[in-house]
Amino acid sequence: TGEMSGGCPFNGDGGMRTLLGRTNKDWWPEATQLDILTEEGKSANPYGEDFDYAEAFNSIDYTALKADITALMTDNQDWWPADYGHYGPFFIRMAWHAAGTYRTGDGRGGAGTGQQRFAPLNSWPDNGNLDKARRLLWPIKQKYGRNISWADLFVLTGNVAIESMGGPVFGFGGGRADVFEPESVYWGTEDQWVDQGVATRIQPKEGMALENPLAAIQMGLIYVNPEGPGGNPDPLESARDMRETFARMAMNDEETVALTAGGHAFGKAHGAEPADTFGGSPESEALELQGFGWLNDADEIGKGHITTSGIEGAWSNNPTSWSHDYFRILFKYEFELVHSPAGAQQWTPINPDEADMAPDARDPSKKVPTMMTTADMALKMDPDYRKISERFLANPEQLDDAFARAWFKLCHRDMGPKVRYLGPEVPSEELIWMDPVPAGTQVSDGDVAAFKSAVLGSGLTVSELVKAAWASASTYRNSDRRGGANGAHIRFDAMKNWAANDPDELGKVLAKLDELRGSISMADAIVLGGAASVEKAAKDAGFDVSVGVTTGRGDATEDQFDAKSFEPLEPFADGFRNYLKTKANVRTEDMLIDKAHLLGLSIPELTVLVGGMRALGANAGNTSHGVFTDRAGQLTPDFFTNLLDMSTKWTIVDGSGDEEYVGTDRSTGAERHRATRTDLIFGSNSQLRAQAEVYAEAGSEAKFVNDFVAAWTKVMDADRFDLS
Ligand code: HEB
Repeated sequence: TGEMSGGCPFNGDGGMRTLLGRTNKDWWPEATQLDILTEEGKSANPYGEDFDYAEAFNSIDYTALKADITALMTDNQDWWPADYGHYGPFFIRMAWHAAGTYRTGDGRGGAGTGQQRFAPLNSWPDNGNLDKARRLLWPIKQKYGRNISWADLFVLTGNVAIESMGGPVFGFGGGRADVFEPESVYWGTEDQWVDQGVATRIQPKEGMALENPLAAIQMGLIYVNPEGPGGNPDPLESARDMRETFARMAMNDEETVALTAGGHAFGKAHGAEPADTFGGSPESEALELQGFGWLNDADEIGKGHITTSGIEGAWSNNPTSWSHDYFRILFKYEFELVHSPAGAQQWTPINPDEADMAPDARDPSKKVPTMMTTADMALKMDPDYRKISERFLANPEQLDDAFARAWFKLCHRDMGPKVRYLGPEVPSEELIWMDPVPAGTQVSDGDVAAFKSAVLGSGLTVSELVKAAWASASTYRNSDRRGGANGAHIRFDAMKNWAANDPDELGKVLAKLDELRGSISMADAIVLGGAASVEKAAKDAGFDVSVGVTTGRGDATEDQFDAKSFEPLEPFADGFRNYLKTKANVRTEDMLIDKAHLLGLSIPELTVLVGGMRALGANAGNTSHGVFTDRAGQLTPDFFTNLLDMSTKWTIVDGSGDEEYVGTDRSTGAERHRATRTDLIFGSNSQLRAQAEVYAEAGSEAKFVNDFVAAWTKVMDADRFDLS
């Protein structure tokens, strides 16, 4: 009959539930989650594994694409009419919010993968109505298909918007391949968002600083609350928050002022009706709304942009063309605090001249007052911002240049080295924040062999060489593609002296490698030293393997190295080296998972690397934690066999803050091993234990060695974008 029988899980009248009901995450919220190591669109990318986005992008008719985007700017759609007949400002905000999630702390966020399409970002209050901006772009995305990613399209559209309104741009680099699912990024612990009245994260009076790596002051914001911290309209406190949050995205004061003033040369804020008359965010809305959110009634679509932030008005008297009127108006008038029709606090010029008023967004014959947000007022009231603002007021061409450069940096900061940039508008100028590295040269097989044997005969130990190579290569972050072995940045004091690197030992190893390397670059020499030592360790364990090294790395010069910008790359913890700087408020084993994610490792790769590094004696400080072997220096799976040995009993070492454990013989009580949380998670977590078992199984030694070499090589080559 087609009727479902009772007992079918999809039948019944018990109310709606989700398909999986309570998941493991709900039952055991405290368990270590490995999900971030299995995502990144790998499973869900419909273009398939062979799809080469760079090739697809390069096949595009770039001029035609830009012409189509330009035409779109003024192609008014009845379902979401353009303010002033021009979508440019709206698209600039879309691009800025796509890029603006970037933070230096862990390199995550940013425009790189088109995350604005997915929750939570698609539903953050600060991204209000950008769902409409993305839908306006759909016909172009559809036309060019796989040859232009959403991620590139967001940024390129922002650029074209600026150009189409006469603004200065510095260039565009394509190459941001889309992913097809949300990336798990830590956005904070609050369970309420900015529009639900939650407190701001920065409250110096209460000793609350902005938590690392976060770069926004409240959940649901890209940076700061436009009305002031926690809604308090105090421009000086707003300046404090802006300075901190923009620094987290690699912007100094000048860049912050240029970006904000340049961005707000365009467009308007939307607060014509109280926000509480509007529906929920896109992710929460009804099926028939098809992914649209924030509508007050079905007719909202059609009336156009009414309320977004709740603030109402334009900053300048000509919001659809590039001008220097933002600063002119900011400094010409005194401003008073008023409320928008939606109830938001904002600033308006006192007695503005008619010529300094803005056109109405829908009716160009009407004039309306301009406004400034509390954050804009910070550019005038904060003494340091003010100096810069006054300079830009007096020298508008300096604002043009500073805005163009800061915008380019904003949109490209997470793309990694310049070799990854595609398309005809990549600027030729080399910029320090790209961490430039001169091209290297291939080393001949003969020279490689000679160097490796010289290194092994030099008195340096396996442990020392492995640690040096790891210290260099493991700085890599897949998030913003910074760090890595290329450039040999590790030899500069600022990095060499990180506590995780055992600076004295590393200094000695680097000096020796330098002495032996001849014409080989330091960057290659460090990796070759690691390869030689892994080969030796495998051989000593009875396996003849060769660890392939693709040479051709270059050495950055001191001039090409911005020490300050490398500070966030210093590890708080590196479980691969059993290193913990200071106990964090995140569990130490979770920091290992995070590091593995930044290195782009899978769960098996993570597992084999930790086991192998313990066998090679690669711990920071040369501690014996996790070195569960009496033949350290040989590449054996002893870490796994001994970890899973049921005759060892583990107990917490008193006073170690739950960071140190001792393993004793269950029958005699004699001490066998010492371990950290990072070691023991491979026996405790059921998923990691399943991996550990594979390497502890009888006959797994050869597989272990091969898997280790493959994972090791992957880390050494993680930053070799020059190869593909
Ligand atoms: Fe902005 C808009 C805030 C920065 C660009 N801004 C806007 C608004 C607000 C804001 C509230 C309104 C929205 C609505 O619609 O309602 N910003 C802000 C803040 C900041 C900023 C707070 C920090 C300080 N911006 C910025 C930047 C840029 C920008 C950086 C770029 C560069 N914005 C912008 C634009 C606009 C805005 C273009 C307009 C849009 C339209 O018109 O739609």
